[in-house]
Amino acid sequence: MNEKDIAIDIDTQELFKKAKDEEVETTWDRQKLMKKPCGFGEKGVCCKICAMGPCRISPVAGRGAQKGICGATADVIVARNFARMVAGGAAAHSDHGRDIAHTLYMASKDGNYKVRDEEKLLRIAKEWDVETEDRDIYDIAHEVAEISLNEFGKPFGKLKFLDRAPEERNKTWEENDIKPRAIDREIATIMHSTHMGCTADAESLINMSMRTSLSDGWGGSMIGTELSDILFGTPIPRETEANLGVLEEGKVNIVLHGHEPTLSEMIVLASEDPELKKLAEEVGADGINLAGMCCTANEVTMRHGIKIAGNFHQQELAVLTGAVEAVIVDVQCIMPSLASLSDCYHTKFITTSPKARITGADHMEFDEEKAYESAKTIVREAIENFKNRENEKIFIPKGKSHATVGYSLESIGDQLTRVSNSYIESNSKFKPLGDCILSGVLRGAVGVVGCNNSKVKHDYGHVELMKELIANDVIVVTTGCAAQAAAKAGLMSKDAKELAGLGLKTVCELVDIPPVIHMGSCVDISRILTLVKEVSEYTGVDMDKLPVTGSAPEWMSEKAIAIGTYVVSSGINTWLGVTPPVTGGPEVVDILTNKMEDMVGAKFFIEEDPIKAAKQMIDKIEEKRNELGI
Ligand code: XCC
Ligand code: SF4
Repeated sequence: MNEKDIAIDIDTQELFKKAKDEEVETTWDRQKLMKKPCGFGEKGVCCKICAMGPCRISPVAGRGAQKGICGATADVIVARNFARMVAGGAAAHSDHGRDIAHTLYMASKDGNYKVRDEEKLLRIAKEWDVETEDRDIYDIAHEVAEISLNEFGKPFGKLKFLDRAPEERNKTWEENDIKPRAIDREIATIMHSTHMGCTADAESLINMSMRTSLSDGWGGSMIGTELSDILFGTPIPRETEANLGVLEEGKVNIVLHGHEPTLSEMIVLASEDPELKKLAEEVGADGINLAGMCCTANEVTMRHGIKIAGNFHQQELAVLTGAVEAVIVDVQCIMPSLASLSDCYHTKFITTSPKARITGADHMEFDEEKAYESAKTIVREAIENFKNRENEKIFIPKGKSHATVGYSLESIGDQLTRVSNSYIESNSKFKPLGDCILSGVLRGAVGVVGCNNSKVKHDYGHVELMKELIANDVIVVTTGCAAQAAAKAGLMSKDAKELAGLGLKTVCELVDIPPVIHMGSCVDISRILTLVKEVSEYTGVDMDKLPVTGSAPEWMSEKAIAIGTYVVSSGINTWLGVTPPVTGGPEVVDILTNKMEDMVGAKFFIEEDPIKAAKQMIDKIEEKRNELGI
């Protein structure tokens, strides 16, 4: 493997080469050792749900086992496996949301966690009929937190945030019986229904998957986003830089990796503590340099402009620079390999959550009750590690790009109202955006989200797709590791408007935005849902009628499958750049890429080539425009 084959950016290539020179193992080496993936697993036809198995279905019709020992068909096995992926993804996002709700419940006037966005709190309180008159802001916060926590296990009713979706969308969900009840309930139900001897009908299983996924998108994830904004502030546009070149040789470098802002916000505060700044000086450093990785990077860059070290496939490379004192992680997307890798360098690999303990890591549990002190202890550990650097092992690549980030729904609305006052009459801040789409200045919008995957050249899928879309006057909104790919490739700098078609370029100039908009972390795809809903409301048509699509060119996690399913269920056609493990079930493939359209007005498309995918999306966008008569 040559460094040019694995990634498009120089930083990644250079550090991959360093790994080779130093004979240190990375994800690409392990992928090579893995050779071809297991054929049964790849097609989704391996079942190990009970101990009579594992059963696997022969790919050749009429030859070998065509059913599991219990009689389950290939389609049933594939659909059950798919449903369990959705459940896994929804569980991860939603448990993140639950933690944020707990943090809001703990918030107090003199505590470590405070209410930073009162206006947003009051808005959500009103939305949920919480009394706000003459009440202490923290009483309101605690009630909102408690209602949120009840969304996970309430015995009756449907999820509250579903009311945000257009009326027609709600009708579609009702007709298909996919309106989620409580979040945990949907996840438990799907685990039950996929247990040995329960649901054995592909269509019902995909139906349940849709309901469970919606409990993530319009439930757990939305709670995660909204309550994080209340606690830590709703993002506003700010400047940052991205790629491993943001690490600084003279400073104590701390990489924040994982997902939940409960931890990272405290680390940001702790890194500004005078006592710790002094300690950094004492150990001979020029200060403390925080840099983010994966979704934690998105959270802290959106709210503080903290620089982005990289995305999923760069986590090992950060350690490989030899200049990182600590990688501090909480939950999700953390490669266990960081434990043995950090042994080859002076880097401390610090786990903080009981939900994600990793053999070989230094576990320093983050205590939310004493959050600030706990964060200080962890940061102190990093600073004290500065003296253990091995200078001959240090190499920080120079590449980094400038990016403007921080586009929450609210800040997009504010930015748009700068362009024209016409929104006042229409009562929608999103009128200028809606008008641009209706008039055709913008052909449409695409959400590009998701991970890195060693099956795809690092960032190639994201960047090529985005470039092609913006060149064709399609505005891109992005989150997760896709957003970081865009930031590193310079697509989030305002100068990137030069890569856009004339219509999009004009919009970028007028509204003063880049052509690719950073909307946050993966739970923040809920921001994208609400943005589409706003445009849907302004234009007076349901979400499935709009010229918008979704895509995950390099997805890998179960969370991404949950996301894809709720985006499709919300009426937005979604392209996957990596084929999910479903091809062994022809009926399942037919439901996902065909029949879902009859149910919810959208379906999945699978296309590995990002340029071809872009063309297909643009065609679909034009088709929607024609249908709308615009
Ligand atoms: Fe993880 Fe959220 Fe995927 Fe990135 S995009 S690899 S899930 S960090 Ni969510
Ligand atoms: Fe085999 Fe059926 Fe058991 Fe799955 S549930 S392992 S198909 S016997």
